[in-house]
Amino acid sequence: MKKDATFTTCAYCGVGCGVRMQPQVQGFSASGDDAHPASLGRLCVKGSALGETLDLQGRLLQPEIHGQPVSWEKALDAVASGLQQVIREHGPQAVAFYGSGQLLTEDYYVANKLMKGFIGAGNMDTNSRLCMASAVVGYKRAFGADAVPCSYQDLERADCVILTGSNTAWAHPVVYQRLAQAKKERPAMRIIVIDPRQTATCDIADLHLALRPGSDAALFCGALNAMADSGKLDAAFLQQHTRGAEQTLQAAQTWTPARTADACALPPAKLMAFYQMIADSDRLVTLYSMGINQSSSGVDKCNAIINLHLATGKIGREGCGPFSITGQPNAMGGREVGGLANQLASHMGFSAQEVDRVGRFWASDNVTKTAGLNAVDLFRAVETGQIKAVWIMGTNPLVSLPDADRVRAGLARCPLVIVSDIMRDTDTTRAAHICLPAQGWGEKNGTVTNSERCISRQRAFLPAPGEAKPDWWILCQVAQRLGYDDASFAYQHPAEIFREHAALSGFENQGSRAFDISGMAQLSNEQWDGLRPVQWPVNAANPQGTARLFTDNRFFHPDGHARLIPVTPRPPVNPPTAACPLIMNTGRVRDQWHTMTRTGKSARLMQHISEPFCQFHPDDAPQIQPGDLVRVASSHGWLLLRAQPDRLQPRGSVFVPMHWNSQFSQQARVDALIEAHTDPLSGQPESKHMPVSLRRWNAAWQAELFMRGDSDRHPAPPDTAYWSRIAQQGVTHYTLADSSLPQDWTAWLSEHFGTGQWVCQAAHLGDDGFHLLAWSGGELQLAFYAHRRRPAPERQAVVAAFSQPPVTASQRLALLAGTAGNGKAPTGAMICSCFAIGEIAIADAVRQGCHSVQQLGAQLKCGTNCGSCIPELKKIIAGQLTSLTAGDDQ
Ligand SMILES: Nc1nc2c(c(=O)[nH]1)N[C@H]1C(S)=C(S)[C@@H](COP(=O)(O)OP(=O)(O)OC[C@H]3O[C@@H](n4cnc5c(=O)[nH]c(N)nc54)[C@H](O)[C@@H]3O)O[C@H]1N2
Ligand SMILES: Nc1nc2c(c(=O)[nH]1)N[C@H]1C(S)=C(S)[C@@H](COP(=O)(O)OP(=O)(O)OC[C@H]3O[C@@H](n4cnc5c(=O)[nH]c(N)nc54)[C@H](O)[C@@H]3O)O[C@H]1N2
Ligand code: SF4
Ligand SMILES: [Mo]
Repeated sequence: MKKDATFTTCAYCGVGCGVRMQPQVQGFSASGDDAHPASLGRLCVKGSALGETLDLQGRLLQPEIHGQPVSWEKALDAVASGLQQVIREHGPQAVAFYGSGQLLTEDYYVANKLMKGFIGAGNMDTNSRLCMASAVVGYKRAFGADAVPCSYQDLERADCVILTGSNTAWAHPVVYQRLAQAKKERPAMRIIVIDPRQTATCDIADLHLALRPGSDAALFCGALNAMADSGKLDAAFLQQHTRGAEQTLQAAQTWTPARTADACALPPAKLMAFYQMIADSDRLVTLYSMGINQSSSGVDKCNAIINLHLATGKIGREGCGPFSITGQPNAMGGREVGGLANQLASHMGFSAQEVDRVGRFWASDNVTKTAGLNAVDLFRAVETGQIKAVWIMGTNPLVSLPDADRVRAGLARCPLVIVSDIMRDTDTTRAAHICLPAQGWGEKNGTVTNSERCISRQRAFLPAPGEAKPDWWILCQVAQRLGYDDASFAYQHPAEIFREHAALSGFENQGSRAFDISGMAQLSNEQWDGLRPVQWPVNAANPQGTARLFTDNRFFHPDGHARLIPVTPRPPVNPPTAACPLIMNTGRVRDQWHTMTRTGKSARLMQHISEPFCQFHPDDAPQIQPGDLVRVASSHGWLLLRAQPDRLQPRGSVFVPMHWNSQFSQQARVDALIEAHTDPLSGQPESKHMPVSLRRWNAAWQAELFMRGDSDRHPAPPDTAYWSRIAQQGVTHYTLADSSLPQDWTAWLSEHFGTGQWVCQAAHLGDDGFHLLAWSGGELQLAFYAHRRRPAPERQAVVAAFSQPPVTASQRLALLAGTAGNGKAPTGAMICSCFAIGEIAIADAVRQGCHSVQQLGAQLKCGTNCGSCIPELKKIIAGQLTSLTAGDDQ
């Protein structure tokens, strides 16, 4: 094993932080890379926990066909012959690839080249369809190219930053930290958060606009109109560098303050304050994310934002620009290679000239002449049988696509489903005929591009486990077996792929395409290996890269002018109904990543929020108490979740996280509830707006069960109406509930968890309570606590008893009762994951006089490492202080 630290890029979000992985006596520790321009030494809690997700538990380590391990030879032959047969019998349009912004650029390039260049169909799409597709179309309409103009530095240098549809504090924590720091140094800077919810991001906001869900286009049309009215337009810029201003301003004219306030359900004074802040700022950045993109009118919302920047000349200058922040570590890389079905390659589309150019470059006369199907349509085509073979790589669509149960049913009918993943048991691998083990983060080598166009290296520091292979290798092996000219897929090293990708970006470009990294087409393998982070374009004109685009006010439409696009705001497709009166909003939590296949492994990350939940305003469901189970239902399905009434949640709306999958919960895949309404221009689904109903679900019993070992060695979870689980320190913790009480608990536990083999100690309590401890050789194997209402054993103490069994009889009895068997105090929810500081200790410290984040940090260390928990610390301080003063009043 290497002794030196490896410098690499974080596996998670599109901030793209530099990470230093240092070998320890056991495993690795992650710290920030001071020299990385995106993060300057910072990491958030997920990045800091990277060392904890490297174990091989649950990994897919060998190819499998129908669940049986096979050799690579056999698996690759099966993939190739399966694809070949479909192509022969039904043509190339009957096969599809579905990729991911978590593939490396080199993997992505090869997948796209194989499908669009050699198989000759357009059906290669990606999960970025669910994420960035609207932003891409918005940029292309405005600039003639999918080009993000800004750098993170622009956020720091702006006079005013608008964050809309972005919970930056949780989803892009290091960008948030940079912004928070800039605001601290320059308090005059204004920060505006636009989000129906009051999120952790609002912590640094001067103004929070809790607008009506889905009404951002009206808000930005209103802003454009207000700037026109107050003489804040940049007439010279509009005249010299843009087209479409007149029609656009005319279209916005009807968005008077009164009409806008009404459409957005905002107090007029707040709206006027918003306009004033924009008018007062010379430098403006608008950062936008899923609250904008994931909409049936997402493209228009993006253009409404860009229109404001073009009209006021707030672009192409330091501290300015419309900034769509990317989500995944390589979402941007996917856009570069052409991973979306409506792109061909390297920022080229499907004009005859482009198809011809790419064909000559790839030496293939089979390049597809037409775009393929976007994600939602692609899986519909699987359902109808039009697509007969699909290869899914690096994404978990049976959790993340809208109408996920329908997608699952469709996939079950598909004759050939191939899945490349790093994990063995996911919702999607369960649907696969052939599973291919990919190398994961830390094992594979390649490049990723972050939100500010910065290309940096992901470097391997671990040996490849089992038989796992890089995704690019798997694709090349299949390509060769499909008989496509060996030379086209004969790469021996990812740097060869990178050089080809870089060369294609410069091929017959001459400044016509924004994406140009031809300056790196000659890198040697060693130079590629040592590549320092660099922002594209990197070419003869900009050999050191480019921090900011459009500084010369030239855009990529043939006439060099940008376009303002007239926007007519549209409401979301599905309004609330009598049966489903609330709007479900979905998104992320601080410590989980997507469908949890990786972050679900870290006990530390699972303790922040350990159960699938739903948040709603208490006045919308006064009968539901915190901790109840609730049934959330839409016209498409229902979920059982833990209730979290929260006054910060807007009336009329329910927030449900997107993360829980079928490995961690019984009934919490939120996309099963969502109808697949898509934006007509981008194909991106409306993931943030689905009418639902909410009602309390009455459990006959609820239980907490702790079992030694990882869940993949346990029997399958029981078929109770509700269960969720987390892993902590070698113990799996299940939370269970059902609507009918078992006749005999001991028999039930024996049947479902095999307790019959152990020595059991049980206690029957009143109110249908039942506790049981199962022992073997003096070691605790299982602890179970069931009650009619939710039991509250002291979790940390119970978990600790698995490694430090109680010694005395009274300690054992205490453990059976579910109290601290070994003197460890309960912690409450884990607020500071870095130093494992729970809510109880923090609240205690506030009550004892720590009334600021700094004081808490000095006393408990919480919030002093990555800082991701600071908004929550502030919330606890505020909550405690309110109850202290309330107490004083009494
Ligand atoms: N912790 C964590 N971080 C992540 C990820 C993760 O899984 N976990 N995933 C990464 C990925 S791929 C992505 S794409 C990004 C996403 O990053 P974000 O887009 O910041 O995350 P979301 O929570 O999906 O949604 C952002 C906000 O949009 C708000 N919203 C909903 N409807 C509207 C609306 O109509 N208007 C406005 N203005 N806002 C609205 C929601 O309330 C939510 O707070 O995060 C990345 N970072
Ligand atoms: N309701 C709702 N739905 C959403 C969203 C939302 O906000 N609300 N957000 C959407 C967005 S923005 C996104 S980006 C998607 C994300 O959704 P997904 O892409 O489905 O989520 P992940 O869990 O990241 O899936 C990645 C898969 O790739 C595997 N993997 C990890 N590394 C590798 C590798 O190197 N190679 C291979 N072959 N596999 C690997 C992981 O184990 C995992 O199974 O979800 C979308 N769905
Ligand atoms: S902000 Fe956090 S998750 Fe995102 S890249 Fe940086 S360390 Fe990784
Ligand atoms: Mo995303």
